[in-house]
Amino acid sequence: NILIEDARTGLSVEALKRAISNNLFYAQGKFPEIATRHDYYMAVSYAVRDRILNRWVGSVKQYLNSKNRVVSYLSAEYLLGPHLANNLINLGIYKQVEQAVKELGKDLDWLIEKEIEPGLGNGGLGRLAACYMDSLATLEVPAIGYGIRYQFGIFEQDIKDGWQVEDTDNWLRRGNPWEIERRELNYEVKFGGHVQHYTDNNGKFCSNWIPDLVVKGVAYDTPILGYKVNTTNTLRLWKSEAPKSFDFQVFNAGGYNEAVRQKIVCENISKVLYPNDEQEEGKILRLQQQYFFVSCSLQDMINIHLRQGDKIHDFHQKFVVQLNDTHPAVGVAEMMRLLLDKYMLDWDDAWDITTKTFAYTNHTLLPEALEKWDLELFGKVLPRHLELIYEINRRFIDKVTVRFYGDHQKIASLSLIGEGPRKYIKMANLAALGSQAINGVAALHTDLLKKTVMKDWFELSPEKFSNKTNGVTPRRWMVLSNPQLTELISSKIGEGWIKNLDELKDLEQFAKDKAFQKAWMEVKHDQKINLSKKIFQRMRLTVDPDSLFDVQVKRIHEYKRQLLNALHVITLYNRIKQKPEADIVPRTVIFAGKAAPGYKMAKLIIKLITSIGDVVNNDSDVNKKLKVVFFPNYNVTNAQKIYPAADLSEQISTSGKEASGTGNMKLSLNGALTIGTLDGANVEIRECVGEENFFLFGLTADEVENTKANGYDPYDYYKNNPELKLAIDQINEGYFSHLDPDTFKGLVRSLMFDDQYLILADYQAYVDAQEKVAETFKNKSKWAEMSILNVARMGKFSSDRSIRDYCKEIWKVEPVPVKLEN
Ligand code: 26R
Repeated sequence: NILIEDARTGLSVEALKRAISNNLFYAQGKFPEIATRHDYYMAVSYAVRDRILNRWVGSVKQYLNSKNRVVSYLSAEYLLGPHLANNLINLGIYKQVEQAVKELGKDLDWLIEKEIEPGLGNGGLGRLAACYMDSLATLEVPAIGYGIRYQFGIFEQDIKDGWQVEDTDNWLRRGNPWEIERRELNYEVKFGGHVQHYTDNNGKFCSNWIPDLVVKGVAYDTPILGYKVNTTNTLRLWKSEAPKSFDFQVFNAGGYNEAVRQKIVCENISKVLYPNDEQEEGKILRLQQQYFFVSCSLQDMINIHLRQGDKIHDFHQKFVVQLNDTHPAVGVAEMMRLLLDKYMLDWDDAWDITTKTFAYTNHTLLPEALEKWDLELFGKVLPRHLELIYEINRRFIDKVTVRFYGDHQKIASLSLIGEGPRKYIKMANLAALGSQAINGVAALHTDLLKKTVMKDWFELSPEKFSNKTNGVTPRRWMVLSNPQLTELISSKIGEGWIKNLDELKDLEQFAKDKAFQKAWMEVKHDQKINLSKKIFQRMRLTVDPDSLFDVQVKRIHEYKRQLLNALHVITLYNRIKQKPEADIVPRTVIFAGKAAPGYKMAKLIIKLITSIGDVVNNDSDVNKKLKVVFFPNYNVTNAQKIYPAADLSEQISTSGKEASGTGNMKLSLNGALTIGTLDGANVEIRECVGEENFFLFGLTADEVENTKANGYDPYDYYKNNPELKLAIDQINEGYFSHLDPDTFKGLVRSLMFDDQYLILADYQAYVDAQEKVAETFKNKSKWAEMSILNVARMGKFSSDRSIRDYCKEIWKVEPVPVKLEN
């Protein structure tokens, strides 16, 4: 009785082997003797993709043909990380494929390592979007993610002579087996030009936007699998092209060169991801990118909705649209334009549908990150939208004036338009006004949002506000990146925790169990050996896996205070140097993170860290007890290697500045203990894991504000603290820069005379907390117990919990299990 499984769907090792060989031959025209590593990677990926397709088609049918509400997530960024291994885990066929590849004479991990990750995001916000897509699918919620298919994602970082050097991220150069190009699915998007107004035959006032540029958006779909469920949602990314009519027109009018030039203008829109985070630049191309993807996405949703024979008036029943920060906020005006100008609704109906459709998540309180568009520039790119924003604002201000009569300051602050030497449009206000819900991303952040940047909005509509603390997916951040820890945990409490992270609680009972502690620390040690090998491969630097791995990995930003960490490293160095025989816990301090290419200070911080590393690592008095590593090109792939090896997680931002943080959650879930301030989600992490398992230090958000209000002078701290003074003097005098005092002049000046982020004020508290860390680390059993308890109590920080909260309280959607036809 021979059972022949389908080469495209079969899950046995035999069927998988056949599928891989088949792809190698028929999709790539290769045979084993000449196939490269990349050929095998592609063959395996196609075999996996085949196994995704029936679930994917089933899920798409579900949202096309049913009346279920669909979540539409609009995000300018998705930091997905490599697909292959994640898909194997979510399909539940890792072991089988590993075996199949082995029987073909190759090693699966070796192929997985080859994958170039899609780096279509900067950091936290983009990675959050990816975790949320994973959880939506896992929870069987119908959802579409919309975004931009950047041809070049976040730049690759290299370190040369200690400085960051950027290289373009040509991630598509070897093809992308995970996307399906849908040429037939495309929309036109207009830019520039002017608006004509006229009255039609029925006396209705109409507008006609005559653009001077039309761009085509083409859909590229990537399947997003849920974990061990059928649901497979779609991530739909738009690529910009010249419309096909267009060559011809221009060719006739002006000639070939002009046609080629305009083609480039069109293609430029989805060419490259802006690498700034938390620093608004106001570039035209960025506004074009935002409008481009938002317009394509809304047109697509309306299409899906109308296809079902439903009325445009019911749009908000079919879709709820989440704005991932203000980057897609122009969608509010675009929705109004489509409803008014294309579907000819009247204003009140259009506004009603719009405000029932959108919801807005804020991700930052930093004033320099709030998006504002120069009004004149905005009007040049989107003349019709400018008119609409004026009209939305006029009606709004009328209402607000009645309510807050005479309070000009409040009215000005609520206005969508800012006055000054130049007028500008406030995107957060547009998002807030156009949305039925507004949320922050951690309890403290939402609180501060209500009290500071969105105070007036909170007074106006308190019912719109809620908190949705961020979360991370345990599939990628534990199961995939830390299989050893996963196995150890599952051996004790089963596998239920993977989908229901609260079950980690069951680990508490083993926290004092010596055998379990030993196994726990062995897993950590193995991961530290693995990372040490990577560090050696990448940097030719030897680190000691028995030392404390002290890890700060995140974008480089002054508010995140990598400098505070650097000052501590210098202090440790000086202490060891002065007393080589002292009983000091050996440490490896690991940094990683990209600096925005235009952010001078951030780049200087990298140079300082690498320079300290050069001195420390080469000083034989010190380097047995202290090493400093700057791991280049921090991205999802590298994060997956670093988190499992961390003993200590550095979450040391100035209180009140980090909206949530999500690296804090990933590190903690991998057994690292946190040294941190009461900022972002740290506050909630500490509440969950217990204050005795968290190394707290530093001023609170209130104290930070008070300190500043009372005339903070960093110089007082400098002159009164000898160790701090020594560290800063050394930087200043060129101790870490071959005696060149100029290299770090700007940095030292900013620290001593400005210190916006209160590094000097928190220095001593931080150093003291670090001493406690070291003391605790000496007691291996105690450390293991704390680490186990820490993981056991982190259940709240699954993105599944976050998404459940969004579904219940904002989106009003329920899971819809997908049934497959055979
Ligand atoms: C306007 C433009 C320059 C810009 C500003 C800010 C572009 C990108 C950003 C990135 C911001 C929005 C971001 O990533 N914020 C982070 O969001 C995470 C997810 O909510 C939080 O965990 C993190 O604290 C926050 O900094």
